[in-house]
Amino acid sequence: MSTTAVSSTDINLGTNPNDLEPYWMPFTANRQFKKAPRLLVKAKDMHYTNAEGRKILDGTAGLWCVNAGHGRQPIIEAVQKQVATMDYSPAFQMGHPMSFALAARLASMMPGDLDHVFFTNSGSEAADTALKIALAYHHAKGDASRRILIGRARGYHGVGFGGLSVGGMAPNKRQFGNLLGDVDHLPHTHSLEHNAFSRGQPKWGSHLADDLLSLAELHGAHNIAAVIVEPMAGSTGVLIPPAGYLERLRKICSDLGILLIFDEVITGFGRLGASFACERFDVIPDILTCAKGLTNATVPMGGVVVRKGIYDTLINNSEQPIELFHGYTYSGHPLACAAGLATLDLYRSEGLFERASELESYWEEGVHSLSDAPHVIDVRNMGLVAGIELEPRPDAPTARAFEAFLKCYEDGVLVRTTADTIALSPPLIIERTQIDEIFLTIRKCLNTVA
Ligand code: PXG
Repeated sequence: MSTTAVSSTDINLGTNPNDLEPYWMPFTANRQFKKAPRLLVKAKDMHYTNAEGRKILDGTAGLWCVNAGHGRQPIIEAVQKQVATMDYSPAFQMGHPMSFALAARLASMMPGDLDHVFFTNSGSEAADTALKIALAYHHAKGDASRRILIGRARGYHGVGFGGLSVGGMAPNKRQFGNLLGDVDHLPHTHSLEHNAFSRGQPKWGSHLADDLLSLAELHGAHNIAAVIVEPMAGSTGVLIPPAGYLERLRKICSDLGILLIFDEVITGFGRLGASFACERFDVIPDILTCAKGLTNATVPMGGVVVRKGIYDTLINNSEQPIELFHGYTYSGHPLACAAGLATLDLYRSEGLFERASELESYWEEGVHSLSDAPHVIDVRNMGLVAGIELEPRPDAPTARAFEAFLKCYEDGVLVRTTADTIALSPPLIIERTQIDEIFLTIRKCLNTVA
């Protein structure tokens, strides 16, 4: 047996293409990537280091998830301590103190009576869990006809069958045929014609929430279980909700007895300059999903938070010993809970949600300075999120933005693209000079992209 320690940097990946072959990469152009891999090997605070030893400024908090920045000592220590103390405890019919503590902490951050938490391991599982809770809730109330789930065009709720069905990103669905049957969709709210270059919430579009009335007319409101939306749609390219839209959706749902689910997987944990989007917009959903920033992405974890009335109906008024037949082996995993508690402490002790709010106007100025850069047809922003939409090449949609992504990476800045939009969501610890660096690099790259 070899006693030589091998670190990831010692493995000479990238020079022998065969080393890369067995791994089937998610949501990735596998063949293209494996010909010219981009491998990251280290991360600290605002930067990654790649396999060639170059530092890359993280403009995307990983994938919208490393809100407190990378390699934070209190989180590292909490996870290390937990793994040495108790690696795992069974999630069903047994408990460990930290899952209760984390649920209480998370509930205490929520507005209104959103006060009970179900843990999952990802945003996808959180979406599917939320949809199942909505169905079970109506069933428990004797309202079992409420089966229809309403999502929104361009929505993203992960890749499980439920989340994919209510989701509305066409490329994600095409390969899989008919998904869940009892599903319909609201229209998305994106309109370059009315709202291009809006700062913060666009003015036009609140009336689009009224399409829910048409869907209720079509299906019968008494058949609709829930509506699920991202308060701000991230994956589809940063769509900020029009002023008044979420309020209108909330009112219609309340009037018609439909549960409103906010998918806050991206918008949670300070991303919009408040703890959650529901706080920022002052619109309280019945069910809220989160993941990503919950543990600063150190250990996978998601959560579903429900209002008191839902928990009471499903749990306290149940006649079955096991009230909900749902859960995961790793629900409330001890390492994730340790990471989650340390992360929430860090957000609070460093005032990171307030910091995001304070930086918002500087960030907004920075991104809108790109309004006159080549190919830019829209710029949108809120909190520490921005979308820069490029004119697609007529013969090759998405290619221009992807080229910009590659050039930025070569120039030491990590951005994310979806279709022809560059999406930015840096860690909330970002400095003003680093904000400048991101936008200067993007301008330089756009100047050279054909
Ligand atoms: N809901 C929302 C709103 C999301 O953004 C999920 C659910 C699924 O979470 P998991 O943990 O199952 O991946 C997400 C995930 C991107 C990007 O670049 C966005 C996500 C994931 C990866 C990339 O836009 N969002």
